[in-house]
Amino acid sequence: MPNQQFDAIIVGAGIAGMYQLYRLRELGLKVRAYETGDGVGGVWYWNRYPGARFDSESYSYAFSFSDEILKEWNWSERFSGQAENERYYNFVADKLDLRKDIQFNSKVTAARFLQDENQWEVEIEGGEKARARYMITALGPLSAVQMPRIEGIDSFKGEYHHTARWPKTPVDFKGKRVGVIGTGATGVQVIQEVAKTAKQLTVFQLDANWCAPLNNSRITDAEQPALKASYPEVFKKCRESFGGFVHQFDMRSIFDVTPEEREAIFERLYAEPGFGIWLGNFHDIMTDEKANAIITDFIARKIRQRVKDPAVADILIPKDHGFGMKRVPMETKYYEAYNQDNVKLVDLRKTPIERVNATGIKTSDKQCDLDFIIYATGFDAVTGGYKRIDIRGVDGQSLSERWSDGPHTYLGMQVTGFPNMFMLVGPHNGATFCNIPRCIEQNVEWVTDCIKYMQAHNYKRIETTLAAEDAWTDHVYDTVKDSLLTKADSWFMGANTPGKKRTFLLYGGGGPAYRAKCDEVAAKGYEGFKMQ
Ligand code: NA7
Repeated sequence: MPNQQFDAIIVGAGIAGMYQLYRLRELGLKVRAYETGDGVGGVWYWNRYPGARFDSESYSYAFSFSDEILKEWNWSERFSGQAENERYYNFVADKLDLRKDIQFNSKVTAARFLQDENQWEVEIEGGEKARARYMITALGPLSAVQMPRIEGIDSFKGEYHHTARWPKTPVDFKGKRVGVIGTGATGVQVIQEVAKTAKQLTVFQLDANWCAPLNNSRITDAEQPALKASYPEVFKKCRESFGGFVHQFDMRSIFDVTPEEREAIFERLYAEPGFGIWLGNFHDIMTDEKANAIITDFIARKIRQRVKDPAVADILIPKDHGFGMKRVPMETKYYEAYNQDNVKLVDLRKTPIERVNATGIKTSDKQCDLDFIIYATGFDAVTGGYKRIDIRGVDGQSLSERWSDGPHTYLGMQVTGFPNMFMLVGPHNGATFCNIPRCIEQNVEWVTDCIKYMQAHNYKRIETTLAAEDAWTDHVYDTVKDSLLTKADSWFMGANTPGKKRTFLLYGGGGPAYRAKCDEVAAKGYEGFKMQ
């Protein structure tokens, strides 16, 4: 098949890819987005497991760039569920007429930079090829699905799925014996939902996580006008907050208030919707182990109050990290699920899984017969999507090899030796530790302006300098030198993927600092980049 020629190729039609497509088309570019799935929405297309929903306030997670979309779309819940979220991204795709430039069912398997032509050539599964001056990766930080390394997974005769590869047809768990492996943000959502209907639910937990109540509620029709009127304020809050959320750290130290005052503050945050208990708490819970121990003790007490059997509560209380050092799963009656007769918890630290077999899961203790196994075992996060495409830059250099000791990037957007490739929400990008669509908009707008600048100056090639890349990489590690985030074994550190170098994959400086740096780079004529 002859090569198709575009000005820009976008890999992925999730939240980032959709918005980037819209913006580049506005510049008059001929753009093609390639998407593995058969629909838009990325993470909200793939993660259709029971119970999947936002942990960000719906209205803070939506696109903010179009008044028309903001006006026309009504969120029905403060934290909306997957089906509504997927409908939203389809609504946006229709509204902006995006589908005509998206090729679905098209997985990009390889990409190479043609240095004499300053072009990228991408290859789609099946052999089709296409070329463009720019390649923009919109792979999503949590898209490379990770099954556990457990023997015998394929030998199971019942049904089994990874949560991020869930079937489109609804699954009925009534009368079924279900096993869930994994208790991260996904596992928690799925467990509390499946517990409602399964005949028997067995949770296989490796390490417990510190979970906190989501406190979701419906948004009534009567509330819509006031909510919509508050959008400018909501987005301003997000722009100014560390994590792009409506929640902002309390900049007092935990030790500036009396124990009674802090207890009252924790109680209030625990009862409020969303991430406030984590990201609206005293800032030093994230840097000072003594401060962290105080909130950790508060959450542990809550778990003990909510779980009737003290032995089960004890298994559900993490022993290896403090509250907030990993992504906090948000829950709705998650702990109460363990008070139900149909729910059993297996502590894999005491009785590890030996293998999956035809009829279920065999632990060191006993055989657990199952009809259905749910793998909520996460992702090869942030860099995994890049590893699964054979990306080759100048002189055939492989991106995966370049990153074998951890990512090297400038602004989390470019890599030396990979000219004209822009990464949206790439490793070490400010969008990684963020209410992601907020920071995606920043990424996309910055890349769009950069390409506009190149067009205006008739440049055909942009590449970051090694000095800028080294300085950024050092800076990223510096942003977390005092942070407790690096102390826990989470996907933030690549620690959940066997064989992956343990290193911080996100950006720890916060949204405002990242935005300021990107703006400064642009204002200085794209300092740290060579254009020609
Ligand atoms: P996570 O947060 O990476 O959680 C994966 C879970 O799966 C976690 O509890 C793991 O235990 C568990 N796991 C992984 N491998 C195994 C094996 N081999 N045996 C048993 N249990 C295992 O992924 P999620 O999908 O929940 O969340 C990812 C992000 O999506 C989340 O942070 C949100 O931002 C949205 P472990 O922790 O390693 O003890």
